[in-house]
Amino acid sequence: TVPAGNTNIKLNQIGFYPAATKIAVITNAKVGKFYIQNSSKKTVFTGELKQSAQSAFSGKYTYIANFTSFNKPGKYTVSILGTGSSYPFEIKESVYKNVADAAIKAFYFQRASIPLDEKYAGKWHRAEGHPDDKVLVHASAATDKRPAGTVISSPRGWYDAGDYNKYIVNSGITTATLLSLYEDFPEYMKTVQLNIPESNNRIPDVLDEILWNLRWMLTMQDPNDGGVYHKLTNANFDGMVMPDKAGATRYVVQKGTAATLDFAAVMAQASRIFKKFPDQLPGLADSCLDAAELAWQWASKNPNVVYEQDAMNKQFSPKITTGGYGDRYFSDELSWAAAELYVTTGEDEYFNNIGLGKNIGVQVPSWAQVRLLGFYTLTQHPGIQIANHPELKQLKENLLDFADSIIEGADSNAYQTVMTKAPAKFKWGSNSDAANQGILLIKAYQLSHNKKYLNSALSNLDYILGRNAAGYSYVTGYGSKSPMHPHHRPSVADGIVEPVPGLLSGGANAGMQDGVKLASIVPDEAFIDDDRSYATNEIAINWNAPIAYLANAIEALQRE
Ligand code: 9MR
Repeated sequence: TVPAGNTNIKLNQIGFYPAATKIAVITNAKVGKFYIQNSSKKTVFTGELKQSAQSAFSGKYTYIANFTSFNKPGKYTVSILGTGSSYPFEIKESVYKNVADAAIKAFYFQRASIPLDEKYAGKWHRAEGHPDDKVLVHASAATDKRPAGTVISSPRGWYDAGDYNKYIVNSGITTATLLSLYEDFPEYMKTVQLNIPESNNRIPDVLDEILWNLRWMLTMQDPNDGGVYHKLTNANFDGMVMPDKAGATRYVVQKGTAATLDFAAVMAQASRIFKKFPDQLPGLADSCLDAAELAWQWASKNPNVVYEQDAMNKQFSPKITTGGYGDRYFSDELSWAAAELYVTTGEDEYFNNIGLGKNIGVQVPSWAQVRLLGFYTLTQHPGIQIANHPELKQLKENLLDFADSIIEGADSNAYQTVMTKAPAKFKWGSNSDAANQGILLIKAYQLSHNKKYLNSALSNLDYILGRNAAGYSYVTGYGSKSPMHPHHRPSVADGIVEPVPGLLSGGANAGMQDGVKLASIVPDEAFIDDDRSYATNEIAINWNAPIAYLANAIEALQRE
């Protein structure tokens, strides 16, 4: 049963570390007192509400309850006379451990080509979907060696999102983000137990989960030339059915430059990580590096193959109407692949293609913008050419300057989070921007050991877990008010009340691209817990990976 709570009191619904900043944001109060009460309704702390700055999005003023100095572990609510009590929350060490684990376990629930046994999946157990062992080469992807209609086998992988297709571009940033979580926090990640079928082998569970997708990605390369198919897909989206009921013909569609370079980057990174497991995974690291180098060669010969679905459909049949992920600019993919290949191999050709020294405006990563992923790797694993080079120093400074620019003034807006600082865009999948900002800030903390970055990263976790204008904890199954109706086919079709847990909903987006009317189109309020609203309430692997990174990194760093 869902604990009652006043929706006008917005706070991290999971809770707080004893030593952390603790803030609740109240939307219908006046200046006055607030009370922290324990589960027997006894007041254990009294504070004064302070009026915030005006929200840059709604123009409204909020009231801030700051109870940072109260640090006694326990279960509490925030209470305000005339308003009521918040959802219950906890103060304790490791308070985000369960949600952090769940955000990775969510990938197990997205697995294609395997039944989910009750032992691992609990009440969300289900039959196998999409064996993908007989996939047709679509006409757009045909070459002499593999004419249209050639049957290939391309099993495993994670379903992209609420749909059942598998897209290389989106798998790229997703897999890399999870690989980086392991690469940046190996000791902590070795302790994370996920209860998945491979849990008892001698490989950390997070790497086992990544392998489910990595082995699929390897099958998406045409070994005859090194090019990588853009996606493995139905011609059209399925209805809202369970995966074993979705039997449409599957195709691999068009090789493209973005897919091939993203693949090269991921395989280069995977190679150096799995090289440390030669007994458990003999040959895998070498196969990944060979695949990465072959992909790089294809992309060097084909530097500008855009995935344009509409144009493709005019030329080839059947028409493909599933997700596009059609990026048009490849300099960031090139830079990322070059950086990963350079750090793994030390070779000059790659170093020279990273594009260091150019005056490049960096952006928070997304599926279409991956340049920073390579810069993160370079600052953390500098190779020989760069280690003693002024360019590395410059790169670190640029990253810290960028982090400074996104946190500046964040502690004085209406929700006092980095995400709610104007001019935040709240695009489709806005919650992944909050999480990816969080990763940038964790990296800035690792480079500088300045705690302001870690605290700011935590403010975005607070945002995602409830301190936001919509008032949701956006991870299914975690927090008192979390999405119950995500646009996620298994969660809709399985007949189980609770959605599959650990999934990050896309979040506020006023675009209404799905035609579902929203009660508010104020950018940070524009959300509806409705399974038809794929523009606000879908889930996706490239959104879950950064929340998995952020929550786990914060757990790993909590005592610093
Ligand atoms: O995450 C993608 C978002 O950036 C785009 O604006 C949107 C429309 O093209 O597509 C999103 O990705 C969807 C993909 O195309 C298909 N699977 C579900 C993805 C999440 O909604």
